[in-house]
Amino acid sequence: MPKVLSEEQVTGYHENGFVTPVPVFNADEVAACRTDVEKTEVTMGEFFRGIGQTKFYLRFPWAFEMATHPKLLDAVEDLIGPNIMIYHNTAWIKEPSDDAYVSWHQDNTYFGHDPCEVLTAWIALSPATEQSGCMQFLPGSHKGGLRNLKAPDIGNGNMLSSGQNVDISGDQIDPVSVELQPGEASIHHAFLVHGSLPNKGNDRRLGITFIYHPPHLGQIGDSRTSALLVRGEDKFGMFDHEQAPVPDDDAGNTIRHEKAVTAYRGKVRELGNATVDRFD
Ligand SMILES: O=C(O)CCC(=O)C(=O)O
Repeated sequence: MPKVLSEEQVTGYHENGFVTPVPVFNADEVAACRTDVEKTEVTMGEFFRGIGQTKFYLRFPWAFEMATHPKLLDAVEDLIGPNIMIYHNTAWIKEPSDDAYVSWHQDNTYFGHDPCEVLTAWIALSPATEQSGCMQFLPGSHKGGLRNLKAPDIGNGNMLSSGQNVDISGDQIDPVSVELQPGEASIHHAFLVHGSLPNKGNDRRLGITFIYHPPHLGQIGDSRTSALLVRGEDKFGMFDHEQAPVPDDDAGNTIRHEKAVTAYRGKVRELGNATVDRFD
């Protein structure tokens, strides 16, 4: 029996490559999360555009709390089982009326997990609508593994500095817009083809993602990376174990965060993604 998803939602995830919407945070919780993100932007400048774009659940206790919210982990458990590691996370912030968009891509291009039993939970901290540039998914596109790429899309507004640009011209399926209210999440498979258009609304479109996988997976390539065990146990030792951020130890959290990001970026490069300043 699944813990929070219905049997239909679990079947739908395997069939379509995503499940949405999944209610996670109540109104007070989501307001607190948005405040935490925006306070970090104010006090730390461009933090989320540099190293903070990657794995910041290791740097900030509030982000670790978000990533380990029981409702979120229950939904993840329904899809990948009781042993859960967090591999990555990022902030996807589109300002009102800016030209930021995300080209068609697959997340596992950057992770290399094999087999790809990896998923991304995208949590809305403000309304994600067609107007504000919500994600669009290509249902069922997770089934074919990694796709061929067109020439990189290096338009100024592309939030993927790799310009990853999956060729969807032969697909017969229409993209689905994934609208979310604040506090809701969508969860997608790391092979699902997805992207998003610019924000034409009046509010910021704020999304935080966490990427989860079970511990038994291997990774393409030679370099080792790390992940944080957040539920169950790891009997496999395929990833170095990360440590949750320690309240009031920003110096220690900073060191541990930077070490994990260095390993993460090493893998991204090894997989052939010569990104400039974003690694997701
Ligand atoms: O936030 C977006 O528009 C894109 C997010 C994305 O590509 C992802 O979560 O993998």
